[in-house]
Amino acid sequence: MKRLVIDPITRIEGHLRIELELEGNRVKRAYSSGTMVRGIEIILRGRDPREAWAFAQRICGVCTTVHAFASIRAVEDALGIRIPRNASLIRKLMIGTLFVHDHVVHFYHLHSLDWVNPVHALKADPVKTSELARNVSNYEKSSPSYFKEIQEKIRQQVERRQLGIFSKGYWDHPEYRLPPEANLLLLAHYIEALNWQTQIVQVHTIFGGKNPHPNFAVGGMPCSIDLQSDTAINTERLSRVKSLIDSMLDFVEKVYIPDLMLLAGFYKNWFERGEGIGNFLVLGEPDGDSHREGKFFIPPTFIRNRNLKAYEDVDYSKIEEYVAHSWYSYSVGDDKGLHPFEGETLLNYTGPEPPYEHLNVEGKYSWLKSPRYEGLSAEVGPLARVLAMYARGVDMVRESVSSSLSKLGLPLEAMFSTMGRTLARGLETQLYARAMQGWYKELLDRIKGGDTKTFDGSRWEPSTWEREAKGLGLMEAPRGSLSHWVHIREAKIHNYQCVVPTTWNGSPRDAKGQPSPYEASLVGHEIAKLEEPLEIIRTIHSFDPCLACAVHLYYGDSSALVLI
Ligand code: NFE
Ligand code: MG
Repeated sequence: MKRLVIDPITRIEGHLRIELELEGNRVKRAYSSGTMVRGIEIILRGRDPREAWAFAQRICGVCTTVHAFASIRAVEDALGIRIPRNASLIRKLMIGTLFVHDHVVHFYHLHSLDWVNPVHALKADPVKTSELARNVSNYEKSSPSYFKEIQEKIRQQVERRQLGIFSKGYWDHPEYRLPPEANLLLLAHYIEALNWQTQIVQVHTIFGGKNPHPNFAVGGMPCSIDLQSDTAINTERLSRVKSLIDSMLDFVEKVYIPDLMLLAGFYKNWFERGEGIGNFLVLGEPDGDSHREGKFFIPPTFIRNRNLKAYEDVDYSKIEEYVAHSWYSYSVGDDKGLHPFEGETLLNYTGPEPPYEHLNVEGKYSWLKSPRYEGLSAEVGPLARVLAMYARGVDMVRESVSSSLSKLGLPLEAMFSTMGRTLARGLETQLYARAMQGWYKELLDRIKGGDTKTFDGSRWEPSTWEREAKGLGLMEAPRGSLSHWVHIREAKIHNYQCVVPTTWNGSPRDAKGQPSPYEASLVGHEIAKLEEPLEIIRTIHSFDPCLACAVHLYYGDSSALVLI
């Protein structure tokens, strides 16, 4: 059987290798491998749990904040800390900002060029592009001169053969289906989004001092609220936050969603492939910060075998990670799964020394472990969340899914696909952008009512802690369910495990040989040009991979494992 290797997959975060077994041009089997390792879980051992977030946050710079949130939530859970509501609301505004930022950046800068062809945009008529733009949205930047100017910039790049950010694309590939005007419209917004995203992250700098990797605190938020002060969260800063969240909602509803719908309409055949496993998992985003309160903004849900009607509640004891096909060893044997509280991250590297021609897919072939729920492979992420909320009858999600599918003339089953995943990401961005308005209002009302508390230090001193404590920190991150599991012993971290969205989606096979969502989603794809495997890139990008999150260990050189 022919073997096709794509390594590295680009326009993602981290290092991902895909190997395909082909029959002719059709994918028979697919293998997903994380080729980079970093040792954050090991680095955390023996440290003060109150500082774990600062290390964990460095797992990734794309989903900046989420590992810090999962970490402080895990430690707060272990120590029984309930943080002030203001701190929860500030965290929520930061999380909402991350979602909107990360998803918009993914759509335009990581995924759109799988569908949008900048070279074809040169053939567009700016007047017709303006008509198209006004037809799909009331976004103000829509004049013929605006589009003409963008087109000129691209033309100059192409003529000088300096494609810059657009270089190395498969621009002659026959699968680019958009008419020239749609290409120009989306490309203009690609550039627009580049500028816009530099502004909105100010929500993180206002509340957390900087971006990426803002500051946090176990017990609340390290920012004080004082409307009269020059240095605290004051009236001016709060009104800046308000204008930023308004700008996010505006951009999502006037630019991102219309563009997404336009694009989806030209690629309806991508609603028919790329599904994956059919099991969907949401570990849950708490309404406040603790899952123990039992109230969720996104409810924990397991959907088995596409059965939305029989959705299930989640039991966190059913999560295990396998290493049968991962470059790790377990003390209990590599055919066993371990719950994260018992999880082991050893550095017994048993794999081949790079470079190698092909992965040994019968043996170990990835630095990702294989998380499984009830022993089953399950997809996490925007599609899982949208399906969970749809199944549970969340009004806004029901409406947005139904209305977008009916505009496209597609049934609900169309969501189980590459484009369904991309559509779900847009719809949940809108959900977060709208929810931020409510979180902001609640925060402002509380402040006006005289509550400025953002931190609870009653459990700060280790002398107040139990000798042993275990905690779970949940966080719905942009790419899916994230969980951090901390075991504290005598005020130090005894064990720390991160089970990460891309680990769920991009894992290798497990002890039973079950493929991961990435691996399953590629089976059956027909690749038109083997030297330009655009179809594979489309489906893999629809998951928005982040291998830096998934592995968090770094293999420095061929002679030594370097921990950073
Ligand atoms: Ni590095 Fe991350 C998100 C987390 S995904 S991007 O979202 O956790 O693997
Ligand atoms: Mg891990």
